[in-house]
Amino acid sequence: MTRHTPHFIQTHRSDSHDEREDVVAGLSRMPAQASPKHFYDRLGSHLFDAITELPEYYPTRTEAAIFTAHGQAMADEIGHGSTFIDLGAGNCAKAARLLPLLMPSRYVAVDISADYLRDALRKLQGEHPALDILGLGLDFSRSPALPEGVLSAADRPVFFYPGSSIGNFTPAEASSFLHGIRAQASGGGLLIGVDLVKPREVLEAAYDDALGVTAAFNLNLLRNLNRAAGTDFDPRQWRHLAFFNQRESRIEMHLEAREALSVSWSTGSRRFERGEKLHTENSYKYTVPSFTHALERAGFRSVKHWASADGWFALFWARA
Ligand code: AVJ
Repeated sequence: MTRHTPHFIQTHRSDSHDEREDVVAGLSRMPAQASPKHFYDRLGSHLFDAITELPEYYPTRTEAAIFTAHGQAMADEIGHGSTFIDLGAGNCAKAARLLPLLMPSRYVAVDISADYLRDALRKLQGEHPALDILGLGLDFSRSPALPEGVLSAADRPVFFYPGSSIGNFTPAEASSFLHGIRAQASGGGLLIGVDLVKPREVLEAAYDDALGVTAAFNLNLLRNLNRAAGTDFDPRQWRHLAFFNQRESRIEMHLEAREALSVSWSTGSRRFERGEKLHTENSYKYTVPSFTHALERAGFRSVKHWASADGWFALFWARA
């Protein structure tokens, strides 16, 4: 048996100047906004892991239950021997559960957090010594294009985008993301986890839990902005806010100023009135028909889905 060691390519080096400009541009808007990517420093990643354990946060465990119930049916549709491309692989836990069913010939794990990914892949390679593993440290949020040469004609690419990460994109961004994946997935397809519309109380509790873990996760973004852009946010001056915007079919998370305040950085400052908000995240919720149509508009065909018994979450498999 051939023993592999994981290969690794890192193309993403966050340019700290661009990063600062981006943050400042968002803060200077009316209303102010920040990208949800700023949630995920080390502490933020741990807070997100804690969120997934909360009784109110149903997506992670609901998706896991769908894999348990229908994983074999998915594998039967997808077939063995694919090149399995895990977008936002993180600790690779979701893929690790699927590998024994899917039996891909290559595993390509992509994540913006390269160091975290490298550790996870070393461990995974130990458990799957014969699997050809490639790690890619890159930010695919703007474009899902893999670097030149990663896929060859021999690959049958199956993209994996679980956890309802697609929910952070606006419908227009989601559409261009899906088009981009379809263009690279010829002969394979996309397996994607999508959170569905459900009663408002259920949605809002999932993003405003009793213990305040999601509040801490949201407030932690201010510490990350301070580090990335040299701002002087004081988290104590802000309050977590989450609500379902029915018209846009999305959960919105904001931070609301508890008092009039001002935030400064090296080249400027901004005043916030009491009650003024900084928009930190959208989490779009789809229906089975609305997401099926989005996949079809992006050029995918024979779209299948497996939903949880409560209809709260679904996995879609779409051929490219
Ligand atoms: C990681 C984007 C899927 O939208 O549910 C969880 C992030 N924000 N609680 C989501 C999140 C607040 C999560 N995603």
